[in-house]
Amino acid sequence: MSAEAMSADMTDGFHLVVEALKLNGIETIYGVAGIPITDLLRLAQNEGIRYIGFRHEQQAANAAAIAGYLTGKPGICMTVSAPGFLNGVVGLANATTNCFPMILISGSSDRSIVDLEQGDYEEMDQLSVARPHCKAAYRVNRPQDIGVGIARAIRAALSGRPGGVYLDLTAEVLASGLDVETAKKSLIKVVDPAPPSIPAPQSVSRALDLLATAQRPLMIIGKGAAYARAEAEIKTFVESTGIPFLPMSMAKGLLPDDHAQSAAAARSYAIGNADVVILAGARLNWLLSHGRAPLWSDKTQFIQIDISTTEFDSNRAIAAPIAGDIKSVFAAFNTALKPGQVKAGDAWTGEIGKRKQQNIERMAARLNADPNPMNFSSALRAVRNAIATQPDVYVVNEGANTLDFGRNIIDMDKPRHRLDSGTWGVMGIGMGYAIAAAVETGKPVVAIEGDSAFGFSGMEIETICRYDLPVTTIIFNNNGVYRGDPEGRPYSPTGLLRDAHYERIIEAFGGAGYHCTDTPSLTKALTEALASGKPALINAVIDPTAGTESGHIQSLNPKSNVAPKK
Ligand code: ADP
Ligand code: TZD
Repeated sequence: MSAEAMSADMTDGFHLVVEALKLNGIETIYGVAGIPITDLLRLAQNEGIRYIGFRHEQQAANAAAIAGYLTGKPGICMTVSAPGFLNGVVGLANATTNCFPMILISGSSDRSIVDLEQGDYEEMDQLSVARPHCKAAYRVNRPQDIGVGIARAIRAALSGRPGGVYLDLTAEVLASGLDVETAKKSLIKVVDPAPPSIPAPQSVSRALDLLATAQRPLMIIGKGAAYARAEAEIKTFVESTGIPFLPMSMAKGLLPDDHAQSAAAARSYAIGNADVVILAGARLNWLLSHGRAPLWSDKTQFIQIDISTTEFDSNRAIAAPIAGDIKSVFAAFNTALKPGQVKAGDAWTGEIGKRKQQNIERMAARLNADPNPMNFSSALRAVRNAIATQPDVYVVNEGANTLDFGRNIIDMDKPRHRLDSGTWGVMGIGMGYAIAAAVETGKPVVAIEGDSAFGFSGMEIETICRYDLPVTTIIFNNNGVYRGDPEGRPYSPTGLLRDAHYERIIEAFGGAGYHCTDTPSLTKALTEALASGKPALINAVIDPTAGTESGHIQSLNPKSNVAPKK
């Protein structure tokens, strides 16, 4: 039924979706328009929801995912059916893997045709495809169920361990009419979708009793703690106990990187020698070598704090599991802690301090060198120097070497300001994350991108320019995946076009492009771009021989041992 044909006491699915989202405080939708959602997006915009239109659904979904992480409300991505939906599923799955709350809402084609595989326009059983890749998946088949569908999606995305949720809206439901009275009654405002999860007192005392026996305690802070906004409680705990801490990549800045108790510059020593480790919102996955030798000692005992109880013992025995939300757990720790009960020993903190100093001095030589052409360290130093004056900047980072070096060289001062490839080590999050960070926070964003990594989302530079967002993209251009090929053709599987002028991409859309071949010009360009508050792209030319294949995770890259054919 068309809108004109409806009487005044009727509404339809389009209106109900927008009303349900607004009722639940949703302010932004990320998406790509098309059948059957074009009118839905138009209506949402008319009703005051901010709509950010992308060039590819994967980026819209990534944007929604990181918006969820940054705001603690589910990020919303809307797509068309079949291919548009599938493009969004990568972002949906990435959100679920990283424990970010988001909802992918896709329009779907006529079920009576889809279910009999009779060949509809953009035909696909989207619900079945989405289910393995998300925390929950629902389909709404009647307009009066839109309210409940959206309420369930919000609750599933936010409660317990956050994640991605799929909501399937058929074209028929969107266009279906419903009388206004029934429609109004069908909407649900979700009350307390992520209630505090208070730890059991016996788990708290078990953990503190174990910690009290520790000679060499260490705390690993993960992005679950950053998502939980537990910085105040964690600061109190860390500073009152003197325990050294290590932030995982996206937890950098939860406590400032220059905090005296940060053991980041002595990471291997601290991990290898700790007797009791507190895992706070970090999984013992590949990023922590599964808790196994040679990085870890067999003797280390673990306290793990997580909202998801199935996480405990997933890789190693956990002596003191604490189920709860991190904010509540550290509040409970701080209350239960008796003066002097837990104290990191001077010998331990002294040894960590000594090793930190040695490593920092060793790194300084590399960091302060100024080779021509630039390498990863020198270019990142130039970037760091420009960012240092702007603590509000959000940093997005992807690539292999660009990511590994970037994580170590770019210090963070504030929580949730570093957004990167995360749990999957995925390429392609760059522009989606950068756009959402700028949209949700209004703050400047610097995306530090490998040249290969950038290519996965590069067309969104147009999106950045269209919305005039304060995003500066820096491409670490070494002519290849990991690094460049030697001169000549054919290009190898890791080669990319030599000497590409990426800065001209943004010029096509009216943004500022910079081509930098040395560190002073790179610092200058970034300083200027940040001061302008406008879209900019810096092509930072790096030595094509700089970097290593697979970056720091060469051990995960299988190599053929068969001798090459003569
Ligand atoms: P990192 O990559 O930083 O090591 P992970 O993504 O591996 O972090 O781990 C994050 C963990 O935090 C997940 O196991 C998730 O269940 C947990 N988590 C997420 N939110 C909360 C919360 N509010 N309270 C407690 N744990 C949480
Ligand atoms: N595809 C996806 C979606 N994710 C991936 N991680 C990869 C492919 C494989 N891959 C990496 O793991 S890193 C990388 C790829 C393609 C790019 C590395 O090159 P770069 O970075 O230019 O982005 P560096 O800094 O030059 O190493």
